[in-house]
Amino acid sequence: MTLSTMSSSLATNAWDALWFRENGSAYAGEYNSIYYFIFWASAAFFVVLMVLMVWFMLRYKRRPGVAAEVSASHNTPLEIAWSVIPAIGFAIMFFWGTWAYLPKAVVPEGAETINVTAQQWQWKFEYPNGATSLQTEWISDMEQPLFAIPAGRPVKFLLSSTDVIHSFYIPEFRIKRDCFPNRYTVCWAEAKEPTHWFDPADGLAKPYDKNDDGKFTDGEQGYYLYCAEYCGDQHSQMTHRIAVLAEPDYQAWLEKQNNTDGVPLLDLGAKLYKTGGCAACHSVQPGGVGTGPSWHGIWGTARPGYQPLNADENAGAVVDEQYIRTSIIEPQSYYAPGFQGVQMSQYAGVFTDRELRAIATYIQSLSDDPAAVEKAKQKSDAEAAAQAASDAGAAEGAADESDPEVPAEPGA
Ligand code: HEC
Ligand SMILES: [Cu+2]
Repeated sequence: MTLSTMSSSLATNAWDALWFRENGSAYAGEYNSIYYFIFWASAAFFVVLMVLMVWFMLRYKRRPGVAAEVSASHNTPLEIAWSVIPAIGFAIMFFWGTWAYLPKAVVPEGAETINVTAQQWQWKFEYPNGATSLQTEWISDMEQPLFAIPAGRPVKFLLSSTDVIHSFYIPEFRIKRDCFPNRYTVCWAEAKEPTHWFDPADGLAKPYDKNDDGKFTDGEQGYYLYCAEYCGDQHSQMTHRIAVLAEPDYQAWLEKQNNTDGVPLLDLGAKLYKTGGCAACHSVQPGGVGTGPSWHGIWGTARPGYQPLNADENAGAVVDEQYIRTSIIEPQSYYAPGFQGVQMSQYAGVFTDRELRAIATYIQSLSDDPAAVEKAKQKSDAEAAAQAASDAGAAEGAADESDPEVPAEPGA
């Protein structure tokens, strides 16, 4: 398939574009047809009724000297017509609607299952291989993860929420489904054509050029996921791009998301801050208070605890690796000043040990103390170097590297 045939098949005509977003899923076209039928049937009856009403008003206006009729007489053919014709119209709406809805309500066999979690104020996709998206972009005033799905086969979205009710809304797929805490809801879609491709050079999904002129478009490629249930003050920022990838590209992208080994601790921590949903509540700016405390300058400061495990032990803690780990896995243990009684939801089992260390290293790098920042950098660099060394060692035995010292500048 060439890009130009692809873009023409994705293009919608001007009339459709007036009413609908692009037909992104296999069943979108049928939904448009039902919508048009109901719309035009309603429009036709509206016109007939309004014309008749005005005509009757003029035709049967009360005139001086003409006595009013006591009651209109009976007209059997007319009464049958105005009962049967609308009944046929309603029956078409009902049966056609049901027939179109049932396949949409039942997920096809063998669909790729993606666990979707809504939280204030971000969506999260967890893929069958356990990966979550590490690719982010600036969208709707936030750095938000992009979500890839495969083209040409059904994808099942298993929806839940960690806090309040949200609504999973992808207009191009004609999906809008509520998400609840402690309960699953399900929907599915089959995206028709790829909107993105996978670039192995940097491991990112990139948009196809719709104009086929060799340049990328302004990034308006792919579809948008929104929240359609008012869920708090940043509700409108629960916006993510859905990138549709051809099967091999999708698999390569998935593999890439799952492999955080090569990402240095500091970068990984900064990434997880955005992709893990932390950014929705935590600022990294000095004094920036969200639903949770800013991470800026908290490293090394003291924290009171809720319940001493035994009376001799002081329940307090100092913000370090251990404290951050506990705050994420058992957030009910301690509290930040000013946040007593405010609880963060629990992230037990969400992050690997290395990812928890990455978050701690990132928080350490946000310290006001230059020595702590330097230590975080060293930790990250040392780990990356050790990893690179063991990778190189595995690849070609012990490499005889030259002096690790930077060679002196020539001249001088
Ligand atoms: C829905 C809002 C919310 C989200 C999302 C959230 N947190 Fe929190 N977080 C809080 C609140 C509120 C507190 C303060 C409560 C407390 O200290 O007991 C807090 C406290 C913390 C603390 C302790 C901070 C301190 O100064 O003592 C850490 C560390 C932390 N969160 C890490 C994370 C990480 C990592 C993520 C993302 C994986 C995350 N949080 C996502 C609301 C959130
Ligand atoms: Cu929401």
